[in-house]
Amino acid sequence: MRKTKINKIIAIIKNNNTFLITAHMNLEGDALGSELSLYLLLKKLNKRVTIYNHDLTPDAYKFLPKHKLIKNNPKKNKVDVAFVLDCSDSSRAGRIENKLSDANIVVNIDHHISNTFFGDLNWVEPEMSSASEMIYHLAKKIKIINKNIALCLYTGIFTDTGGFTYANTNSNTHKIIAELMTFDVKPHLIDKEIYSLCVPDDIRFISRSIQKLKFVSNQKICWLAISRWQEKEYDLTEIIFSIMRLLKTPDVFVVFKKINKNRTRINFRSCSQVDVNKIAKFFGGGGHKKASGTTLDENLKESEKKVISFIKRFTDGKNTKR
Ligand SMILES: [Mn+2]
Repeated sequence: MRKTKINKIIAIIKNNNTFLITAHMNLEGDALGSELSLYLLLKKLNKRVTIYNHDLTPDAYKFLPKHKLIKNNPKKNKVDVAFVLDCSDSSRAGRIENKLSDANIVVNIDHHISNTFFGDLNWVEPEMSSASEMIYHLAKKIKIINKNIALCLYTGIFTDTGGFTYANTNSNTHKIIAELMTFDVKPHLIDKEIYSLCVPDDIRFISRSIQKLKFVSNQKICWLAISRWQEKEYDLTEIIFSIMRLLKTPDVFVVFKKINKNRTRINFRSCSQVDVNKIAKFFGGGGHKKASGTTLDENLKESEKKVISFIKRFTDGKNTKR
């Protein structure tokens, strides 16, 4: 399957000249890593390429090459091909979704199990650790990998695998990383750029929030409801999850964040066989088996009640071994 899809994509690249690349809202390492590596790849092939994103590039990722070329306000003009990366659905591209109708061909490259198979050509592989790993296979087939491409791909795979610790990490991931590291990628510097971002107040905020940890189902479900969420340039949710992961017993972690009186953002992480994509999907969201999210038009308390009682079906009396 992979071979056929990659060959089709290579044919599309060969036969066209103008390209648009986009990824999902709330940019992170894999969205930017896959976009910028594909951009560099297409530029090497002398194509005209523009990256459009709904959101601005977070400071944490401004070490990535060519990020300054990313645009946020698309103009109305025709393009031959639009690449939509790391998006389970085209609506995940936010404002840029409208721009997709300007393209003759929409190519969907994604690794979310919840992908809706949108686009004229879709290459969807939930077994892949990241969209960046998929772009690696494309780059490998075209035989173009250089230092900058390697840096972008490394960043995407590194962040989407939680620094090679999540269940989506396997021997292939490490083989690819080993190859990318021959291009003088510096893991300690990338780690610092992406994860050492907090100011003292952030740590104080996290420590106050973490005191409200709640548990049910023999501590198999662990969650946190945060009523005074501080929307930061970088994602404190991930830091909170990394602390929750230190716990021994839970299978599922949930963070509820109050967006306003009637709206709650909910993120799920699983470190067991519980499929949190199914849980998010039930509540209108989606993602991966081990990481997913949704937004509910409910207040914090109601969301907490509904979601936790639903998750209990997946843990109570079930064997949820890791
Ligand atoms: Mn991804």
